Formats: sequence, structure tokens, C-alpha cells
Amino acid sequence: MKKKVLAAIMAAAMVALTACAAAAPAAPAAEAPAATEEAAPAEEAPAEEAAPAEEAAPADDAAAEDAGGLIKVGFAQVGHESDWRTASTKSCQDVFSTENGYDLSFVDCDNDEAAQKEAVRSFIEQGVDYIIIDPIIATGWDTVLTECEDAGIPVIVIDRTIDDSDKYVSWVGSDFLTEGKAAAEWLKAYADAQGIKEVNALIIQGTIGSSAQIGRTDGFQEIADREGWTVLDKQTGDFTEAGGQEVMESYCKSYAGKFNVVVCENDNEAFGAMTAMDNAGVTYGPGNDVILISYDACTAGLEDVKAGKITADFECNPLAAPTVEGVIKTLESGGTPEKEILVPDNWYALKDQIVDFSVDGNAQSMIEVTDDVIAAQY
Ligand code: GYE
Repeated sequence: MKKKVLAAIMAAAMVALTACAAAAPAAPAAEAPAATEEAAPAEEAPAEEAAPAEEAAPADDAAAEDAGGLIKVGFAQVGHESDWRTASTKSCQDVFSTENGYDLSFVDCDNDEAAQKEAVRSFIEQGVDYIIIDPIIATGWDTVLTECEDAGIPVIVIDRTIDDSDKYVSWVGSDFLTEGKAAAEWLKAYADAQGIKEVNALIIQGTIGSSAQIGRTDGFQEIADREGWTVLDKQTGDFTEAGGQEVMESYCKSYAGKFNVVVCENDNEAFGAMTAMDNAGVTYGPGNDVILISYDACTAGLEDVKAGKITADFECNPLAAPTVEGVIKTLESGGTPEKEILVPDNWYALKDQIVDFSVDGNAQSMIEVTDDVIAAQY
């Protein structure tokens, strides 16, 4: 997929993202709300007293009146599986608040694809003005997006991509393939600098079929193939700490003494993998048995980089909501937003683990993790 960066929008988004990053402390995943439908507006319009039949408002108008002039937005969120997700939810709830002129109907879909489609259909029934979807998996969307189109409700896709339908106005998210390639290109440069000749890697994947998993796995594998590295195994940890721990426990038994790189496709999986390696007596981080690579770079992930546990962390920025609001404002004023809007990411390590590398010929820079960097992170 070809990604287009719209300089003007991104410049505005960067200001908003920076402000948001400073303002939004990360909440631990454990504190994430359970799968509930929050802020669902009242289903029925208050009955207008003795309104003559011919003046009765149709259902859609009644719904609009309910919102009291607010813009009604339905957001079908993936779930609450990670620190990243918690930050994404908080960012959307902050941006699409009543004070900002929105009536947000938020559904935590608890990583359940069927529940996510149900949520979208419930938004159509409610007659919302806009639907935001963070698609759990990348395929299976055309039917429900056609229903949104038929209802005249614009859909904005956030974070993960929809790969089998183009019936949405805009997608706002990160380039997961580049994240995967960046992790591998960094590893190549770091291994060379350390005189490490062989790479025997284990990968703990995200939710299979999600575009975040597909991009990170494929990007890493492409460079691994080019370099002739051995990828011993790939299994999913479903982007959760418990999943990461379970997969790593089994890897520690099956591949004892055979691996020197572990790639976790998000920080929460890395937290679980570290517990499993601790229990198995495997050491990780700079100068130890295993080079541990992770994605997301949430606050707790960067703290583990600082503590010399995660060797390098490849960010995925969850604060896309201000950019999504920009898309809605463009639509409200009759404009046409960009179809694809990229949220930029950064790569993080301690000073001694920072090496020069490029991705697709583009030189990359890394950010040294310090207390100030951690304090400013989501
Ligand atoms: O990396 C992970 C989350 O879709 C990019 O989903 C997101 C991923 C993120 O659960 O932590």
C-alpha cells in the first residue's frame, strides 16, 4: 500500500501529538476498562408533547436532536489488550469529548471480530454522523462498510488498516511494514557492530491477521531472508502480556540454548516474555544472552530500555485522534481529506545501542532513552 504524507496536515498533527504526548500519562493495561459499551446515547428521543403526526421527526433527525447539536461519533475500538491500546482509547475520548462538541459512542470490542461488526451496525442504527473503526483484522470488511455507505455515514479507519475494501474516507495510522524493516535493519547494524555473526531469532507475533502483525512480521522477515538469518519460530502472543509469557515459556523449552534474538511485536508481549526468560534463567538486554527487540515504545517499554532489558524499541504512535478530528473537520466544511495519513514513529535505544542504519535507502535516526524522553512518552 502506498502511503502518502500530507505535509500540512502532519505539521498540524505533530503539534497536536506532541501536546498530547506530554499531557497523557499511560495507564497500565490492567486498569483498562472491561468490554463495555460506554457513553451510548439514549436510544429514544424524548417524546415531543402532543406533536402532530405530520410533524413527527424521522428517527435520524430525532437521533441528531438527542446529541443537542453535538457531532455524533461512533468508535469501534479493538479492545484493551495493551498499554498502547489504553493510550489510543484515552486519546480518542479526550479529543471526542462533549466539551469539544462531540457525542462519542465508544465500544471496546474485546478483540472479537464479530462484536466489532455488531458495534458498527449499532452505530448505523443510532444514526451517528461518523464511524471510526480500528479494525481488529484487516479483512472481511466490505459488507459492513457497504452498509455504512448506504446509510450515508462516512467511515474513518484508525491505526490498523482495512485491506479488502476501500469504502472509507481516510485511514490514519503508522507504517507497520517500515516498523518491521527498521527493527531488522537496526539488528543487522547492531549485530555487525558487536561482531555477532549468527542471528537465530524467535518471533512472538501480534494478533494474526491484524495489519500491525502482518507488517511487522513481513518487514522483519524480508530483511532476515536477505541476510540469511535463521528465524527459528513465529507464534502469536495476541499482543498481550499473558500471551507473550506463554509463547516464551514454550520457546524456552523447545529452543533452549539455540536463540540469541527475541522479537516481540508489542511491549506487553515483551513484558510477558521477560518473565518467562527470568524463570528459565535466560538473560536479555545489552551484553546478555538475548537481544530483545520490541514495538510500541510505551512508557513502561522505554523504562525497560533504560533498565537495559529491552535492547531497542520501535515506536508505534497511538495518539492519532487529533488527526482524525482534522479529517472530520475537513468533511464538516465540505472538503475532501487525504485517503491515507501517516502518523510518524521514532526508534529508541540506549546510547551504546544506537547505530546507523537505513530503511529502503532512507537513513534513520534513533532517540536515546533518558528520563526526560520517558516522561514525555505516552
Ligand atoms: O502495537 C499493540 C496493540 O494496532 C498498532 O495493537 C496496534 C497494536 C499495538 O495491541 O500494542
